[in-house]
Amino acid sequence: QLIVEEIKTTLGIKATNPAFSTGLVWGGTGNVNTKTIYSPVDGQAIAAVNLATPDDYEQVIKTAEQAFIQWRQVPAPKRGDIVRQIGNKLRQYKEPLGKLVSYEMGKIYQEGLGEVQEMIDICDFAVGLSRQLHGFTMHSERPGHRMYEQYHALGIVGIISAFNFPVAVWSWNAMLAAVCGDVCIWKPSEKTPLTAIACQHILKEVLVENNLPEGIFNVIIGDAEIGALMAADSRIPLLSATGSTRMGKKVGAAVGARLGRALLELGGNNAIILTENANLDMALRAVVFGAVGTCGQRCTTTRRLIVHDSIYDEVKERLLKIYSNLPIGNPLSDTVLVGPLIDKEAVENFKKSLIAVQQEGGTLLIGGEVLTGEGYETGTYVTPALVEAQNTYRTVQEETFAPILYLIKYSGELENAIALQNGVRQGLSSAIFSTNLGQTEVFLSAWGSDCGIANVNIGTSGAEIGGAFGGEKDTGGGRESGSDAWKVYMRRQTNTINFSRELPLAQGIKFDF
Ligand code: UN1
Repeated sequence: QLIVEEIKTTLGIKATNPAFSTGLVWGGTGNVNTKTIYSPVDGQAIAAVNLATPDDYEQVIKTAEQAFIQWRQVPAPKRGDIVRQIGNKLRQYKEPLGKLVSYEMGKIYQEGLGEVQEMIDICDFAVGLSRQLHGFTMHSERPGHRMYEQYHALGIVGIISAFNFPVAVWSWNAMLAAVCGDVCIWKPSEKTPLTAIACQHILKEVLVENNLPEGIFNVIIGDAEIGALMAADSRIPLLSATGSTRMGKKVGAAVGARLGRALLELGGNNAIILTENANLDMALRAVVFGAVGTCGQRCTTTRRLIVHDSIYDEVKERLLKIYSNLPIGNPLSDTVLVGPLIDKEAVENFKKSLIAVQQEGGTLLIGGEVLTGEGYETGTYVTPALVEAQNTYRTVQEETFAPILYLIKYSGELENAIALQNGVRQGLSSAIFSTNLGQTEVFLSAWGSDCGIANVNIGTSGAEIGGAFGGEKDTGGGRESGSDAWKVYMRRQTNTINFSRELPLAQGIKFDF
């Protein structure tokens, strides 16, 4: 608890935190609704937050609108320089912020540090990008004309983030948006607002040092009501939302109804295919990290393992051995690999899915217990489950945000495994382990994996920020982070310039008078 107090002091977290921040000023008028945040690690109350009212929201929007008018005029490389300084601050605060991520969310400290590293990495990426943000030039069909396209700042970007990556996914959006000349309003998950408040304190140092105005980076702590306001608000031209498919469908519909842009990063049901010639030592490392890492609460978590029948028994036996020795406990301890689930509701969903899958005919091989006794008093620690199942089971078709790995057998050709892998509504991440080039190329071909991410000889989770991140189908179709994902944060303009003394019309149209 002493360590936690130290982290909170370092990161500027107080006993009660305000409902919103526009960068330098913290506020919250209502104070009617206060929420206490309990750690899933030990059940301790960490701090309380005020939930924003619609009036607070209006104030944040107004400040963001003002800031945008200034920020869009700052040259992009200068905006990049601010992001460079943010990256450096994050380097400085990596340990306490990583620890707070771990304590508030429950992922192990190594993964907390990894999450902050993702933030640092996206800052570096965005800095380079700030000198690019380029369009194409084209040749005009008309003499003495040229054409080109350019990208301009879009406006306010709304960011709704989920508890499982409480800060990294925000930073993918916010740092790109910042170099693009946009301002952000971030609504973090109600379950993990303190890491967001910590980030805002870290950013604030950079804002003050650079004499920047209020409103470039905003945080609003609110419930679904605030999320709904954001989705319906045409003053937010782009809304980036991470969470369940159910939430994404609502947000997507509301944003679509006003013809805004939605960037959706929703549920996954990610599979790893193990072919008959997979390197099993490598594969099992990836499978276990993918299935039990972050206690099964990544959107890239490995949920299905599709195994060729010739190696199925060996894989099952080796997995059982590993699963029976998983160190589960306080995620801040060095030796632990599996921390708690976020809350009791998540534990209930875990239990419900395990009951349902067994009713459908699945066999629970190991795990599925809720741990009790010393160190497990919160009731949020579970033993990761391995279940033999069929791909068609309803439970297998759904994403349960918990450490359940379904073992699914396939026989014959790889095409059979690919059909199983693609045979779900979600389309985020996928992987194959095979030492046969023909097989791996088929997996990556147009008739291979239908996911936004398809990996060879690595697992489904732990993507680097340099690639575009997101998926197809029920995953929502959005792309965040690297590659050219920045384009969605800007408005695109095609320009035709006439430097001749004539005014010819395109398509050869004659229009003389
Ligand atoms: C998420 O779970 O929402 O690829 C993001 C990964 C991480 C990001 C996951 N880099 O597992």
